[in-house]
Amino acid sequence: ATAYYSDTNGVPKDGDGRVTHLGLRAGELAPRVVSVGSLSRAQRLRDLMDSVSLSLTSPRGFTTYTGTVAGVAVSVVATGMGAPMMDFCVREARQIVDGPMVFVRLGSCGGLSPEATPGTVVLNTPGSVYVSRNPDAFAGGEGGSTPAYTIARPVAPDPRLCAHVCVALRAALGDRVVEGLNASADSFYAAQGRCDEHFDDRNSTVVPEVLAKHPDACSMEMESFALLHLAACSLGTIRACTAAIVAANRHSAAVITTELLHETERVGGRAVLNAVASFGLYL
Ligand code: R1P
Repeated sequence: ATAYYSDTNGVPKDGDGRVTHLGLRAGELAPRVVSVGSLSRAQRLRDLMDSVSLSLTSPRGFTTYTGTVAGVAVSVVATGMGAPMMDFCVREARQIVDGPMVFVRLGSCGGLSPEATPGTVVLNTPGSVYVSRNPDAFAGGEGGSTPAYTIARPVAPDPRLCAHVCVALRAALGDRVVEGLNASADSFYAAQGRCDEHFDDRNSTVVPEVLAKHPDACSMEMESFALLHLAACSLGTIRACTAAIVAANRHSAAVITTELLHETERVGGRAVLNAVASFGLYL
């Protein structure tokens, strides 16, 4: 019998040296990574690469494309959704790549500010806060007097990387680029203030509270804080920044068209790929 993996108290790998959830081993992931949520966005970015030497979908649902952009090795990873998936991606990537790394997320998001209209791209130059639901508040007893949602303080991107990505995105998308703070939430529904009469959520004030505390909040999604937080805790080895295509504006309820989403993924994706490829790696 073969052990399913080794190092259960560290970062587990199987007998081939593959990290358990990404399914990759050393040599299969580039030190420059663009992460996206959806497989279709990853495929659109893959199609913009000069060459692709590895395509792998892990049994846990991560898809990785490794190839070259302008002669430089780059990987695109489709993470799926949520902070734990980003955590798998960043930690397991770090485990199989030596030396400095760069991560840029090109996600999708809800627009919180009026200018974050569908089809704009919010670049999180000020970073991201994190909104999480506090289960104690719903349990009665002592926890009943605690807030139902908490907002963690902003974590910043790498300023040089963010400025580099900003130049590329502005050259590609002009005034469709909006710079502003992101709010990552621990769910799509309750912690983003969406109404669902089937559950006790107490969330009607979540988005107004984010905006009262952070008037520069522009976007809301689920993964960017996890990336920026891990990069900040990577002992100086990972530089990261985040951007997201506005899929819908939460004030006006305007929603992007499929055509505009795909066009923005292609144009923004090309800009991000070129920016990642042309950013120097250093510790
Ligand atoms: C929800 O529809 C998903 O879209 C956003 C959210 O963060 C969440 O993951 O990002 P992605 O399109 O990159 O997945």
